[in-house]
Amino acid sequence: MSTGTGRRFPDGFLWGSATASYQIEGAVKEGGRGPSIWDTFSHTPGKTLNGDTGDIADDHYHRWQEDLGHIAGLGLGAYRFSTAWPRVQPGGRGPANREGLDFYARLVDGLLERGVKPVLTLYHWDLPQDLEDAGGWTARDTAYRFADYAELVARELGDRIDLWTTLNEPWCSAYLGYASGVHAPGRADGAAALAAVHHLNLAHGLGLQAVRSVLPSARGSVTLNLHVIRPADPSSDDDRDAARRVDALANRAFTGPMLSGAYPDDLLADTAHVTDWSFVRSGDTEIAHQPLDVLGVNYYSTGLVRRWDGVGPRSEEDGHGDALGSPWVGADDVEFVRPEGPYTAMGWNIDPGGLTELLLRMHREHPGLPMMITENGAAFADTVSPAGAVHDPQRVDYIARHLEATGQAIDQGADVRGYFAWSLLDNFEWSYGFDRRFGIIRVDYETLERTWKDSAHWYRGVVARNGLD
Ligand code: PNW
Repeated sequence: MSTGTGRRFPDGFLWGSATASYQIEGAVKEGGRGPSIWDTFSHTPGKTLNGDTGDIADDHYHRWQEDLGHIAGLGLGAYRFSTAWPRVQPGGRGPANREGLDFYARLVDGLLERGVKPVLTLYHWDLPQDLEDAGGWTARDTAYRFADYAELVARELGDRIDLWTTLNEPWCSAYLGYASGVHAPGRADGAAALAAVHHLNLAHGLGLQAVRSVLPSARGSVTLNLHVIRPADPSSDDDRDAARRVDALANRAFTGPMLSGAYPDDLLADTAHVTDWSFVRSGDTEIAHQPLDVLGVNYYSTGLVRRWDGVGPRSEEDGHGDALGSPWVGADDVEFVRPEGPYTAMGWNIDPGGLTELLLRMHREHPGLPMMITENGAAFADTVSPAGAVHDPQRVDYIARHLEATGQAIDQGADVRGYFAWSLLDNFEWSYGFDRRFGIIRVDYETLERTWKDSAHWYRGVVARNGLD
């Protein structure tokens, strides 16, 4: 099967795949790990599909050596994973838990032995429950605790880490966690969500400062799920204003402080009826504005918005699940419209052109900023043949088209340094539990056996030839 355009990527382009601690590790009560907000949330009835939890997940905590074998077998140049804060500091503060650090030190050494660069994310949503009990991301103190934790990990792993990423998708942590409530801790309070936005920006800055205080030449990054938001009717001023407001909340609330050192004025004005932003103290946005070596970009789909006329029910087509509240804090008259298909099993539309557009926008607005696609991929219902082969032609097609879209952005000047397929393994897909499978490797949740899907075999070829076939 030919999937591509024959496109080749620049020399040294980094090919990887990604995972996250709570989604794969399991062993939630082993090795001295403390509880996280996702343990609490997933064990609360009604919060996840089928009541699924990460208690066992892919049992990666015990099967990490086998998983290293798959990473090496794919020929990956890099592996993106996250460290679980509650394994390193069970209560979110105080001295490190040696067993937790040892687990990650072994994993990192195993990657290096196989010639794979470790790309580490410090926070992929598993906040220690004790910190949530003290206010979670609505509390300023959590940002300082994050910096302490970052320093502990930096001291342990040191220069063995190729790239340090502070946060994964703070948009999800803030708005899905504190406004719509579909993610842990499951709160529905717009003002709390905006405080969380700020404390996550602050945590990013303090965390990177802490890593570099131990490792002055550490390469630093953050991963954002930047949204491509289009007006339903491009000729409508109202629809274009709706798109601007959603863009402010989704993108510029993070790129403003982190990449430019300030919150955008329109964001502050649009949300003035929700909060006075008094949690922003003088000097905070300068702290958030740390030099970045790479910006991590996660991309899945695009959004279409219009001004809601207030008549009839507001469309809920933003693909964010059964919400208690809206993630779009303060944008009460904005409505999401279902974009054109086709769609993945998440109900997200497939729109590779949006990725080209996004990369070129970041290139234009932040010239010289190197980027990596730290997540891209799709959930589909895969077919298991009687012989045990796993056929996932839609995933191959999805990834191929997004790689071509990445190549087109590179052709037009965007500095894109790598691509990480989400995900290495089927895993705990947050509120969708094990029902939605993103892996290029299938996991049988009865036996925990791993089987390469067609997409894994295909991706191995992409990595080997540094391009599409
Ligand atoms: C990202 N949304 O999550 C995460 O980084 C991964 O852990 C996750 O498995 C992957 O994408 C697939 O979902 C998202 O509602 C979760 O827009 C929700 C949204 C976006 C990204």
